[in-house]
Amino acid sequence: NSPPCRSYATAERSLTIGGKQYPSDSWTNVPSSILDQFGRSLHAQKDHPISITRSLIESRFPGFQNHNHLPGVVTVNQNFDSLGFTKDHPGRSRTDTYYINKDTLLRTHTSAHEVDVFKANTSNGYTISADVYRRDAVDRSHYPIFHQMEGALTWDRKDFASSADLVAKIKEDFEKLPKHDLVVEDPNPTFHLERNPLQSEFHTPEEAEAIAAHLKRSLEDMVVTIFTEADKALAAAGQGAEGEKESLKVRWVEAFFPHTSPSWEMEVWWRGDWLEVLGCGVIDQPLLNRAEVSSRVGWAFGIGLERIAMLLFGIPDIRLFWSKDQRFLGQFDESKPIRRFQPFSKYPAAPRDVAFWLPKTGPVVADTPASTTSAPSPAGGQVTEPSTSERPAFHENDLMEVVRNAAGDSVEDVSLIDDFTHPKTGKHSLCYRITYRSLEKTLTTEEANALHEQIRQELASKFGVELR
Ligand code: FA5
Ligand code: MG
Repeated sequence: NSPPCRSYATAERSLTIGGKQYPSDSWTNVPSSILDQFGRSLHAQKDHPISITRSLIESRFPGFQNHNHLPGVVTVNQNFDSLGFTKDHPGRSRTDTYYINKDTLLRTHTSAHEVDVFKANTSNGYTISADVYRRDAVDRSHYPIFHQMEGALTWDRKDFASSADLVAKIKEDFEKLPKHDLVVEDPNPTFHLERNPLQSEFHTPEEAEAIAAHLKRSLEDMVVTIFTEADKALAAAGQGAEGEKESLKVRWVEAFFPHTSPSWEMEVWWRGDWLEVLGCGVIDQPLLNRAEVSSRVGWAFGIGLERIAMLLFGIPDIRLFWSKDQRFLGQFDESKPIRRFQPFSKYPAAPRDVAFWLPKTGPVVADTPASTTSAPSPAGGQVTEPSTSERPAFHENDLMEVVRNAAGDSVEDVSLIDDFTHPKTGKHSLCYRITYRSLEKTLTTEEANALHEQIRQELASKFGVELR
């Protein structure tokens, strides 16, 4: 008998989410730990650092319509098909996405609402801020629920007599954007035939250049302004960055998204490393056609609010955002200038290792975009039901999920520390270090041991691994 644990919602025939009932099926993989946190909407909670960050970003896009309450349960069509994700895109896999059933899921990004909002066509510019859900690693910068803001701006060709007039207007709008004097690294051409193509069927090179320039300047202004103002506020409060000696650095790198082309990511230099904060690009024209606004052209971005909030306030661990502890929440006030987060006492870490042999049958599914997945493509057409007699292949995200369900926010980090294949038998062994550390109290040795033992047993019973 396995030790008591939070039950997976899959055991039931239906799920209730936000007061609505959904039938479950063989695709269902949303655990109760996620449902417990569903809909807390930290981005709309007064004085919460995620909400403060959202308003700061919104303030750099004047005139945009702000959508902050779009519901988190969406269809596979909204989340993937409407954006042009291919049927075999790895993001659709059940190792990466929380499915309610084969047609319904917890949105994995705010882009899920793009087509609907474009279709409503009530403003040229809009933002959408929301909670998003992904099966992912466990560490201080990843959490299965986080918050994104989508932003988009379009121009309507119908308002212009020619492409040249459209380009002239985008350039005129560009000139009106605030200027900054940060040197931003941007070594690549705006588009590149193989790496980052122009949508040549729909856009002239001049149109794409003008849209890209407007997009990049708008986003640069956003980060430069909010970080410069935060720096000023911190300096005035005697919390300046002297010791850290880390001035703001920003760069553009080429990227790929099914729903934009060309595409980029913005990275910000933080604590000795480049941190990706947003993805963006020239909106895929077929997407705008699907939204029945085919005469519009423009740009879109998606930014991670936690990433920005951690930088702005100096918040060291993403779990803190979920804290209901007044020692955390009491430090933020939207009507006051930014102050650096003052960590309350740090409780001791209790690291424990778990090593196991993988079952011979189940190949490891590597966590790479190119990986095939244990789940068939859910959308449309043929849906292959997983065979019940077959054990699912071990995927690292499954281990993360077992850890989250057993120990929740008492785990700070899970890292692979050893990966070994026996030279003679070919048997494959993995060793993970699980670092237990609560943000709110000291875990006793007994508590850490009990959590660890529960996790070990679940790994053995769920994935047939042989504990070492
Ligand atoms: C997307 O989600 C795209 N939809 C963004 C986009 C929108 C591109 C519109 C083009 C046009 P990505 O998976 O890279 O892309 O996530 C966007 C941002 O969300 C990341 O840059 C990062 O800031 C944040 N993010 C992603 N995963 C996590 C995570 N597990 N925890 C915290 N933040 C995350
Ligand atoms: Mg990314």
